Amino acid sequence: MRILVVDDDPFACRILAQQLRNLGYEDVVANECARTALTTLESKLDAISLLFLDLQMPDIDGVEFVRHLGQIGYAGSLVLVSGEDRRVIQAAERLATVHRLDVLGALHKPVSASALQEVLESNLLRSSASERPKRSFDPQRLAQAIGTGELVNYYQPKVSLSDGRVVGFEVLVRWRHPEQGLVFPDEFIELAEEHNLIDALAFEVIKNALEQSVQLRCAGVELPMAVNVSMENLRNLAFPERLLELVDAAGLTPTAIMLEVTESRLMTDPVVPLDILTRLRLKRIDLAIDDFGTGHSSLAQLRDLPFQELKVDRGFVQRAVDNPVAGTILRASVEMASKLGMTSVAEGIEDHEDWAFLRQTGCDVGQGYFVGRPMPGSKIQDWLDSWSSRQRQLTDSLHKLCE
Ligand code: G
Ligand code: G
Ligand code: MN
Repeated sequence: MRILVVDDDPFACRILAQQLRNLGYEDVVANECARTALTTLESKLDAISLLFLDLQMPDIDGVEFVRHLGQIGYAGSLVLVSGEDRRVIQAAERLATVHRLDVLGALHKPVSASALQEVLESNLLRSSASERPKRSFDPQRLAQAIGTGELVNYYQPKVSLSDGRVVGFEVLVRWRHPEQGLVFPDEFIELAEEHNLIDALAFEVIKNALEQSVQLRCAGVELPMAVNVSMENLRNLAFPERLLELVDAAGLTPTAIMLEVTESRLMTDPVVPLDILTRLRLKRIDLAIDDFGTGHSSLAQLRDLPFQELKVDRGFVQRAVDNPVAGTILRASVEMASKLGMTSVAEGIEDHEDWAFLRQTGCDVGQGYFVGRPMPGSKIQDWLDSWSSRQRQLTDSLHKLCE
């Protein structure tokens, strides 16, 4: 693997190259002139597999460099290196991602050996993780799948951060395709929205969730199921009646189900969704604002719509531990939820560090791989059993953390 270091400061340039060699990377080239580095890269695109790039440079700065990398289609990996404010580095990192570059991370100057090693290790981890290729499906085939039971629900637990009590499940649909295997919603929800299949899909998911709920009740477990609905579902004025009919037919009450609403595209006509969501509330269906802090899941929505739950997007949760800006936004969202009398939920808790951090923020509920991955209904009981033994251990430590 050939590594290129670009930094106008000859000292910084040499030091970083040496640090890399010390870690066992022998093929390291250093270049103090961004312009020559770029010309070299352009003439031999695949010669370099990893690039360390300084941001503050006199002839071509790092942002321009990144733009050119995007244009020439550089396919290697990139690490940004800078002494600038962390927010500037983060913005540059975002930009590189938007240019479809493979960004391994950013290093703050002076670069410590441990930080360098961490970035390189993330590289190794990444290259072994298999990326899921996106497939495209035929809308007619999807319509058929909805009617024939090929759509199955997965359930991800939500637990109270203070005492670990299970408070419910989020319902995540999958398509068990006979030839393609398990297909994820990012591969077919948009298709359903575009071909007028989203209502049929939503009601199929709701029906299956209610059935699961009845089964759990027979085993003595009474927990709400949170179903994701698309904004497209909220164009149909009969949605609340149809939902309540299904709840009734299952012999359940409205507390058995709640809805998570994200606005993936701009609401063109806000009147109908407002009508539907308000009536759902009157019928005692709880509503969550999903992916809060991203896209159109905004303060204006929070102001105008009757939500009971605020789900902070995982982009703020996962980085909160070591990114003070994300941490501040997370804490502010939690506080806002509390002042508005809403339950706050943190999505995407992936490890013990996230878990411990979230508990200290006063956030009410947590969800994520660390607590439990989305699972088929048949695995819920096993998960509940294993959670009850982890629960005590994970909630005992709060006092120790506060000392
Ligand atoms: O685990 P995951 O890949 O399931 O979910 C990806 C995205 O798909 C999430 O944003 C989730 O909200 C959305 N999603 C999952 N299930 C459904 C569903 O039944 N309906 C809609 N509209 N979106 C869903
Ligand atoms: O948009 P919504 O919040 O509904 O999306 C839920 C999505 O998040 C699903 O795709 C689900 O599989 C995924 N998810 C759930 N827990 C975690 C987690 O801990 N880490 C990551 N990266 N994704 C998660
Ligand atoms: Mn959701």
